[in-house]
Amino acid sequence: MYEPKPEHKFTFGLWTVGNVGRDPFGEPVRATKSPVELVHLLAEVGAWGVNLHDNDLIPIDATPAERDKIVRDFKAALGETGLVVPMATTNLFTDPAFRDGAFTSNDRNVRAYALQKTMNAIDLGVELGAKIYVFWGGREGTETDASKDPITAIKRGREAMNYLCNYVLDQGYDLKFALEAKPNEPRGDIYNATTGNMLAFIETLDHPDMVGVNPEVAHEHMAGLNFTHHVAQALEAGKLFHIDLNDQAFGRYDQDFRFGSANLKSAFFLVKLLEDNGYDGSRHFDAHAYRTSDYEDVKAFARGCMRTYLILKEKAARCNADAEIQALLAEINADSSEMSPFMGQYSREKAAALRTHTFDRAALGRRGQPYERLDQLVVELLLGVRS
Ligand code: GCO
Ligand code: MN
Ligand code: MN
Repeated sequence: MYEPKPEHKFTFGLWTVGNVGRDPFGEPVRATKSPVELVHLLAEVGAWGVNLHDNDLIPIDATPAERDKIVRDFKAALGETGLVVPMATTNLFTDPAFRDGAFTSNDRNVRAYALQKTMNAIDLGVELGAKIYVFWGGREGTETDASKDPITAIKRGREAMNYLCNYVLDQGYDLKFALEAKPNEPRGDIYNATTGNMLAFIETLDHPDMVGVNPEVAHEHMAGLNFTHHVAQALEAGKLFHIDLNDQAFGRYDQDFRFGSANLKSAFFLVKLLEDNGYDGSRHFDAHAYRTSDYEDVKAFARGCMRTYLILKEKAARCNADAEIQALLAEINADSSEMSPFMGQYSREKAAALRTHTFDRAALGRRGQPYERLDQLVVELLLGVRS
């Protein structure tokens, strides 16, 4: 029942199950696996797709001949396993050239190199079948605002996005962009720090229709925000092109934990939002196993991400079918339609009528809401004691 199937669109990045456990305090604890080995690992656990940064697959200094051989071998592994590549992205943060950012770097040569690297990486993504191209501005930020004017940074970011949108259109590629916000790490502060910032930024671009967002659980949680509300805003605006699922304790370092492992209740409301609203993009897990894991445990990590999603999806369906919960919701949202003549689309007449209506303000203030009862029912449903 909780077996992953292609229609669930579960994907992992090469960098997620391939994470070797390096952290600022310690060396790798797991041997590096090749992209081909990782494709087979993902097939074994039942994933539908694999996503990648250009340099997860092709070393930054590979020759054209090496590149072609790597791509050939990778495509062969995709063919053998049936895995697809729905999303691709550019690594604009590892190489020392990007120490001050890529598209927002103060060095114009670095900004031009970032465009060139991204166009090459877009070609690679398209060659592998990607329809979504993610932009995560990992180094697009500062430690000190003495170094860069934040308005200049916004303008540089816009110029790069416009350039790359035009490149995609010029090539005739069927590709959309998804912008991923993060408040900090690896920079002290990253520009466009939340999904809401990204949504506003997109509307200032030359081709806003081809650009949406890729929100990540951990990133809004790092900022102390309600992730489900941010995803809701993106969904409602038709801008949820992709999503990075993982988990994160509030107020901690960038943890990238297994989906649902830290905040089960918010994971439930997130899955319910996605499923109730027919989100049909990838469910991408941008997470990695604990540093204590070996590769057997990495598989358990990957299976756990998908299984928890499917369990929460089933809980969401149960919630929607739970007579007591639904009766409470109906009671809470009961509408007498008494106010209909005054509300909805504005008209001068409605406004005039509303201004002369007398409200019993004290009665409005006396009405309580049974949200404790409702929430306890949801909690018991999640705890598995409601059949
Ligand atoms: C992070 C980010 C990255 C991006 C990835 C794809 O916190 O490091 O979430 O994992 O999602 O670079 O764009
Ligand atoms: Mn992240
Ligand atoms: Mn991410």
